[in-house]
Amino acid sequence: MKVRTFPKVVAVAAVILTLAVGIFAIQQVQPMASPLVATANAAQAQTVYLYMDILPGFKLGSDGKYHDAFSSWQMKVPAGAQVVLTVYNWDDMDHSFTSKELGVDVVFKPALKQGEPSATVIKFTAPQKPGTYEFHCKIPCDLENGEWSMSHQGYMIGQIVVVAP
Ligand SMILES: [Cu+2]
Repeated sequence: MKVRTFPKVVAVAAVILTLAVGIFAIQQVQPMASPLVATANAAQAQTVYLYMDILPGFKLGSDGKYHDAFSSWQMKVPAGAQVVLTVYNWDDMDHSFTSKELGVDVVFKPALKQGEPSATVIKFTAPQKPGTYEFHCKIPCDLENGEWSMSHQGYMIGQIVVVAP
């Protein structure tokens, strides 16, 4: 990928989009309002909709350089929920969402063209056991920085935090 050609306007738009979907995602993981409904649907798993961008050369690292990153690198979901995660890849190369613990390994196609991300929907069931489950990108990336993103949490490493429903 070419960091220097990534236009600021796209970066700003991506940040705004990320914030918007982040707020939406937060709203989605609120516990059920009514205990009565929760009891009535005890056997029916809750569905949670999450959104994430993969942004090239987007996030400032402790090394003072900008790195590839997952926008929503830490996401909370209720235990046992059905998770529907939509991922937009804005980069001109592949990335992945890979987690042995969650049983998910999906590769994302590159952006269709600059400013037009590929979109991929991933579905998985959140573990029943509350805790922190790591995911990462398995495709060698952030190459101009020696793959720095791939070994740093919040860049190409993230977490699904499973909380008691
Ligand atoms: Cu990657």
